[in-house]
Amino acid sequence: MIHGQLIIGPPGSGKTTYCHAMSEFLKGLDRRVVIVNLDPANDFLPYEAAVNVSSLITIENVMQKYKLGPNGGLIYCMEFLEKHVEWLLTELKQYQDCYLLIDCPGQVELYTHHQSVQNIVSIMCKSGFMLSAVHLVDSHYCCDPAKFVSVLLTSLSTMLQMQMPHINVLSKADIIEKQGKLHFNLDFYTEVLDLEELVNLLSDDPFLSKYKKLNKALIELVENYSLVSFHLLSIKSKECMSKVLKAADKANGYVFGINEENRNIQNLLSCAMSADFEDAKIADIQEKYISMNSEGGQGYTSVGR
Ligand SMILES: Nc1nc2c(ncn2[C@@H]2O[C@H](COP(=O)(O)OP(=O)(O)OP(=O)(O)O)[C@@H](O)[C@H]2O)c(=O)[nH]1
Ligand SMILES: [Mg+2]
Repeated sequence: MIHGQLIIGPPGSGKTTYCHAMSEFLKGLDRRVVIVNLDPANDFLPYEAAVNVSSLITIENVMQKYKLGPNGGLIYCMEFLEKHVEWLLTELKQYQDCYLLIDCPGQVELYTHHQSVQNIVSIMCKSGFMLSAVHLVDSHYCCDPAKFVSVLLTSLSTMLQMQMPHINVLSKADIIEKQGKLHFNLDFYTEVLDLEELVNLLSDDPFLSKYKKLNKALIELVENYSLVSFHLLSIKSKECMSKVLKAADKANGYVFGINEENRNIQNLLSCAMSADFEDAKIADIQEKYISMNSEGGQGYTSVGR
């Protein structure tokens, strides 16, 4: 049984950086870890990939040979990888005792409706791999209510499409307010609570007010599924890295295995029951990176938690 994380998400959300940072973090915990690069468009890798899809296919060759653009080229590459999934399984056989971090391409449709990545994962799962999807989304989208609605919808459709254990992560929390102020406290975005507040904000915008009914319906859809929530991540923060790792380990079942890190039964139970102080951690990040409420934020915070 090989455990690991499939790192997915939109372009530039921090997938490659996360793989590198998480592998260093795991090495610090004495966990044997390897990175697998499944992004044929990754020309510069900050890490050493144990398995690299570029040995099978490169996007440059595909674009040249079939006169495709970068998006079509990427889709072709993933369909090619799906057809040659045995190559991947054979390559991975040498890393039976390692934890996998799988760096994926940044093309949203690969995770929201195209089948190849989902089919590859499903074959891997049948072959004994236990993977959790770590879906990264740039946290600066939280600053714009309309964009946050898009993030919610993309995250929901990715969860439904990928059909695997899944955690959503708002990346780059250290620069969350770089492109604008947040309207609410961070837990509003991480816990995805009371989205009616977002509809009200959108209705204040003269351009968006005419879409009030549409936005309300979209938000109700997200609420009805009740699946989407987020972890916050800055690769610079050990606390954030540890929290995301715990969530991913819990989702892929690593935490329930018998290994050096989990031998302490208390660790195992606390991770299984999520018995850590989530509110305190979100508050720490809020204090560290956000200047909002003193400067006119609406100060929403979830109650009774
Ligand atoms: N401040 C900050 N920057 C980050 C963080 N994570 C990633 N970045 C930056 O975000 C940019 C994009 O990161 P990548 O890791 O290349 O993103 P990606 O998702 O792999 O991009 P594609 O492969 O093109 O889809 C880089 O400049 C990173 O340095 C973070 O936690 N904090
Ligand atoms: Mg990348």
